[in-house]
Amino acid sequence: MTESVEVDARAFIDEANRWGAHNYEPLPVVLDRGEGVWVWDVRGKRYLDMLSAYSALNQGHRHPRVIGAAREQLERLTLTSRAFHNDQMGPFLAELCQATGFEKALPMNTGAEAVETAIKMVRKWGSEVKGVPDGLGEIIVCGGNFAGRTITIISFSSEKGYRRGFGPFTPGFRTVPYGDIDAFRAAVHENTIGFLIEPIQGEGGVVVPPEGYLAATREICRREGVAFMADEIQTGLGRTGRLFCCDWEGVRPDVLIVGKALGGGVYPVSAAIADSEYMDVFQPGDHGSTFGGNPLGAAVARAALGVILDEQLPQRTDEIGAWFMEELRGIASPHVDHVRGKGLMIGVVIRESSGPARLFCEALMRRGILAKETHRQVVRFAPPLIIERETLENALEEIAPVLAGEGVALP
Ligand code: IF1
Repeated sequence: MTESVEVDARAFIDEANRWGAHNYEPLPVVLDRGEGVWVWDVRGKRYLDMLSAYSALNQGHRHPRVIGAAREQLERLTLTSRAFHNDQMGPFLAELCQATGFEKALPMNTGAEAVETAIKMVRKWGSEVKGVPDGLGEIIVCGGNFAGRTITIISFSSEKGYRRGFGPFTPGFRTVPYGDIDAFRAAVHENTIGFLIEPIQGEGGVVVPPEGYLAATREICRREGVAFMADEIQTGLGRTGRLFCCDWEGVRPDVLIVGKALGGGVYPVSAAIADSEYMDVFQPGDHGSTFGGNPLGAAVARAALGVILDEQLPQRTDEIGAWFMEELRGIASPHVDHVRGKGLMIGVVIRESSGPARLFCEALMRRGILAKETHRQVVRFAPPLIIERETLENALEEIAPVLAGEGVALP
């Protein structure tokens, strides 16, 4: 233990900066251990993880059931490619389909790959099933979206910073304002084949659409024969207080896209999930991935899903999230404009006049709380869903003074 206390964090940061691309600007903290809702830096300081790797750690760090499944599978078989079958993928897909209520799933690795899979599926469905001439199908997306970093996905991003220098872009997308039912209805035409939507926009700043928006756009899709594609990579698997955020409005998407916490914070696992009408457009050789459906990821995902269901994480998130949101709203602060979100997907919006949210995240870090800003003005709170109320009560002792400006390098 004394060894880690002497270790110089700066050396790790310098080494990462020397050898790594500068595609992130992390907080100046170097972590070397995680357990449950806690992480420790190389100096032995403990922090409460209020980001959960952007909702990829809903089960917490190194959940024993997930680690146990990984350990056991590591001793047996880790990778086969899809050139051969393995004994974990079938059971994983069966459990995933039964948990989500769909007929089939296509396993991938990262969220972006699952989004790309969904786009390919709906494009092929659009031409082969809906009958829109190949190449003319259009997918509607919302301003403020975030669905990953591939060229096609940034092609429909409204964020200049995510697109700058990366053109030319993929055509076939139309953008409408998020939350505007009339704008969506007006955008649908005979060649519209899909609507890709985050039920709550995460990166967009934890933006919750108006009540009824999901159900209304879903109904328009049903009536017009447009595939409603829900990107639940961040909002899914319990994060908002339901198994999926669409459940809040009783919406069943045509295509469900999952990732992040599906891998239990241990291994990248994602999937595009749908009924046969959509999934059966894929023929052997159409699509794939070296690691998609590998036995190690499948075993880990089975355990990760099992934790969410067996520990009733959506239900406890609904309860503790509502309480935590109200506690945050009760903090008197001249710097907070408002608090928004659902379950344990919460954004605290900082007034422009108080400076960027990053300043508040740096002050929180000094008090042992790791949070991340999004879109300059929003402090995001998204702890692992296993968090105890007492832990959040103690965290509020540190959060309240910071939101009130204490220790914040205000401009
Ligand atoms: C980064 C953001 C969050 C996602 C949704 C698909 C993906 C993501 C709704 C792609 C990924 C991650 C990516 C990571 C930071 C983080 C993020 F800030 F970028 F936008 F969470 F809000 N759909 N989000 O949130 O999944 O390919 O990453 O597995 O790229 O900086 P991925």
